[in-house]
Amino acid sequence: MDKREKSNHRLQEQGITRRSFLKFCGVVAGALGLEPVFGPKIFEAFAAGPKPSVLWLHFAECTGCTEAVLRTSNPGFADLIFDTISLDYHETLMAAAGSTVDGILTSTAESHRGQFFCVVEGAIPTAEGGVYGMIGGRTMLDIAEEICPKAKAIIALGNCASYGGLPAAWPNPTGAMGVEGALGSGLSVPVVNLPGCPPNPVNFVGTLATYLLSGKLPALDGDGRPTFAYGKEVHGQCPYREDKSRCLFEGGCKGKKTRNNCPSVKFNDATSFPMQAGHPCIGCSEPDFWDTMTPFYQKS
Ligand code: FSX
Ligand code: F3S
Repeated sequence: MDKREKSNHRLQEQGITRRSFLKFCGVVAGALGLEPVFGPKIFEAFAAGPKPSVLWLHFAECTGCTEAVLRTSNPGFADLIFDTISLDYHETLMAAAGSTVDGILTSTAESHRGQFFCVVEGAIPTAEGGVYGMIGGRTMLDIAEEICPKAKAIIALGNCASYGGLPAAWPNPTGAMGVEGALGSGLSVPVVNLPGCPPNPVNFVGTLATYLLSGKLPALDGDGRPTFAYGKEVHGQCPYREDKSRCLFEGGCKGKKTRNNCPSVKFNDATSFPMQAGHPCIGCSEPDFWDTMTPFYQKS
């Protein structure tokens, strides 16, 4: 490929990226209950910048929440992240490690005080002073107590960060809790819970888009979840609910007890969702679902 061909190729790639991101913004607009015309408006809000600064913390979890975002391919993760936010700290994705990185976290939280979104993935062990969850010699609890109160808002990404998730399942020997539970009522920074195990990246971008478009966080339900994503129960949106050959209620599907937008928004570039793949809903966006929704394959 000569120089001119290379440059044309690059421009073409950028065009595809732009188109796929624009399309993704249309999906986000749909998830927010907005008319399709809002897709380009969301795109412009992200493109106009400045992009919101994000410090992304990892605690007790399987990292499936980051994996869910990594698996978006249209747009790809890099475009999704770099077109929407200024990702200033993310342990899984940063090349650097060790004390250099610890310093960056503390100094960025201080220099961006009150201006950054703190994304938290994973539960926070609280028993015995938090010793069951350590990073670089510090407890996760200690790190959360230092960083979270300096944020403009906290986005608890996934069921673990929202309500404790799997690490908090009975008998929960580590005292694992979601962010709000672990940091207690003294926390004055607003928390948006985006549960799901994993959560849908569309709902994450939708939360940021709401903020960029209106200057406000989305309206929340009684469990701290945005009503645009968790306002309706799964069953009511499921295309198989009237189809006896496909409905999984008898196989234990918890769609009637679970609020989320999976059948409407779907995962992996709107390709599929659990029941489309033949698996019942296990209630992964509800508080304490490992205790309240099990056994997963029994009708209840
Ligand atoms: Fe929990 Fe997320 Fe489930 Fe896993 O970070 S919500 S176990 S998908 O990874 O926290
Ligand atoms: Fe979770 Fe049920 Fe959706 S298991 S991914 S809330 S269909």
